[in-house]
Amino acid sequence: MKIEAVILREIRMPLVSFFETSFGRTEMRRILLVEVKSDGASGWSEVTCGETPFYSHETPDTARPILQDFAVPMVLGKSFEHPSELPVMMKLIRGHEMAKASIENAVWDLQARQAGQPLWKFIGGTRTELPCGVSIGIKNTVEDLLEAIEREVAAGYQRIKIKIKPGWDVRVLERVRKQFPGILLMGDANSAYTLSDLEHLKSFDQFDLMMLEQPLWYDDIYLHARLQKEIRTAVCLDEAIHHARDAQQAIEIGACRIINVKLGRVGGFTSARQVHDVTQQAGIPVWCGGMLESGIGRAHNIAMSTLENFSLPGDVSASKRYWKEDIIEPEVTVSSRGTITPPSAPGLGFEIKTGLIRSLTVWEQELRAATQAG
Ligand code: OSB
Ligand code: MG
Repeated sequence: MKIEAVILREIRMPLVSFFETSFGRTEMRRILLVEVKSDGASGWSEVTCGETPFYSHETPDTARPILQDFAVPMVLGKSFEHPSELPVMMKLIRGHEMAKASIENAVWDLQARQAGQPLWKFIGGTRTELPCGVSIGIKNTVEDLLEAIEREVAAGYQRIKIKIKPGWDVRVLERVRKQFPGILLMGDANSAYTLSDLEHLKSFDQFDLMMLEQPLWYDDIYLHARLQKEIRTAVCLDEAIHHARDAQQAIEIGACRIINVKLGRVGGFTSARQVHDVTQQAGIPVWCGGMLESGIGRAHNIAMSTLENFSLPGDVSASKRYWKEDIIEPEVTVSSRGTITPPSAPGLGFEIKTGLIRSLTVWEQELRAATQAG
């Protein structure tokens, strides 16, 4: 196949409530959508970066020129058979995994549609009911947090993750555990601690957390291994894992017992499947992380979560937790058991609301392959 055109669009979508992590608060999302066209069909994806370079180096304003000037020209009008060839075609681009992933993932959607298969089956997924958790941000008060947890537990979510940072950790975890002694609970620090906090981090062991996500530096694997040896709680790496070699290295040195896989952070479905395979081989469970995605990124996350080793509840939850109106139809819903059923329609398996997308679009560019004579 050949990609004939790529349309980049930036949409703005306000979150229904703010989301705060150790690195800051998000209220308005700026999301770059990618539409690839070939043979009368379209494939869709989103660039899963944040608005600021505080989670990773990528933002909409870095992804846009990387796509326009490098990634899209490397694939536009070039022949290939399968989306797994795209990482090789774009391999000169170092880093910028989320930008590259957006091209590859849109092509996976397109080819799955052309094959008349749901994307999750097309990538080799087998799970037909996905366990869901929620990620709850830092709130103005502990009471607000307890209320939010109450609501999500009542909705059926199987695992609660709370964001933590120095000053919003032990005191908060004590209150949460007191009110919810039996829930599956975890903390995500987004790199807010250092090894000089070792004694403090050890004290988290009393809360029986399912895991502690990326407590140390965003780019570190080695020192997490030192930490893991000292604490009983399982360390889960998020920010530090960009490909299967990172996962392999982290596992070999004992830096974590669980890995959060984000489809954009690892560079797309080909890399995600490689991370899946090395973790599965090593007996390390994984789960699907979230980046406050619109329905399009959410649908990709659902597909990835059907791979066998995604055995723990992910951060993929209902559209209505984020959006007044999502850009896909139907919206993502979660059963009262806290599960998502992957769709049966071809490709992403959800309709794209192109009219709504048009009304949310603040910038758009179409890139076309040079037309060949004959
Ligand atoms: O660390 O997992 C994270 C959101 C933005 C950036 C980083 C993270 C998150 C989340 C939210 O935890 C997950 C979601 O609900 O999409
Ligand atoms: Mg995280």
